[in-house]
Amino acid sequence: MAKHPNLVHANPADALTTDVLEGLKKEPKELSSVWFYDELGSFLFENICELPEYYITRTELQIMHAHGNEMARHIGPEAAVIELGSGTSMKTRLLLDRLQDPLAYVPVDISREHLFDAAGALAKDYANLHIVPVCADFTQNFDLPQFIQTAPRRVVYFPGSTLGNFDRTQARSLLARMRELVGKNGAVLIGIDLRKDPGVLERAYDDAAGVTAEFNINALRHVNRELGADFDLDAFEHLAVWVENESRIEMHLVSKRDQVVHLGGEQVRIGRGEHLRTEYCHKYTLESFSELAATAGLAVNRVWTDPDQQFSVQLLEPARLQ
Ligand code: AVI
Repeated sequence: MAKHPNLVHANPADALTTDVLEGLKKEPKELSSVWFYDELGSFLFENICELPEYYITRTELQIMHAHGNEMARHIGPEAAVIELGSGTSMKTRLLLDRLQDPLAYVPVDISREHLFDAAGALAKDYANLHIVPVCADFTQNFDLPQFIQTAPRRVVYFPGSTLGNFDRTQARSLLARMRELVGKNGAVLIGIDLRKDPGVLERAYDDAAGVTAEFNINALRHVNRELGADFDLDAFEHLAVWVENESRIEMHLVSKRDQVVHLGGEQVRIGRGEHLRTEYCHKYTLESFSELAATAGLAVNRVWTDPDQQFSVQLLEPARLQ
């Protein structure tokens, strides 16, 4: 993932056009997953989360229900919870409900609308909780409010396996940033999707009802609308493919014919059968994730999984220096 999805609306159109053109000139061609998330894309993503094939959301919720109390015990009382890319803060409630006297909840999201809607809804249900929304792109540096910076137990919550959408270098720096945010007494509670049968993954990212295919194609619709491109939406086919040596599932759009797309005064040729990669989601083993976390100075303290070990929620703490 290059940038946070909603950043699309924070940048001038010509910088975005340059970005898209750069991606289309790569070999193989790429289009950033930021383009998934316009209004329709966000709606489609909510639908994906409910699909029978997309086990991720369902399984993470199951783990939170089954082990939330134990997670809360490990986190301890008076924690300040910082959620990165908080969206609707739906899973957060499962955590907040179980924490002992949480000090504050800091949702961080680039979408002002999502942020304030979610914070408003939470404020109604958690009258004693300090809710301090921060409108920021969590992939970039941002400041926490002063009283959070000095809270004794700061916990970053990063559910949904979103870390998987970042390549190894980006994932490592994001984890290092989390470590910095929580300080030496803090913790990170993170959702990590686990490696599994490639067939299960390919179905999860290419469902029978075609919702993920529409989600993928919609990225082109979004580029057409925002940047005045002329992608022919019917001239592409959705593909989900497992890439073993990267341990990730990738989403591509495959051109059904030779075509020329116009964007920013340039012409881009796309050959029949040519692929445009739109997303990847890395899948980890417990071991490979623990190794990655260690490179960012974080040690895995606890791991909770579902009985089939499809997904994990992990508690990380700053690694103690020997
Ligand atoms: C947001 N992210 C964790 C989702 C995933 O599973 O990689 C995005 C998604 N793409 C297709 N389906 C869901």
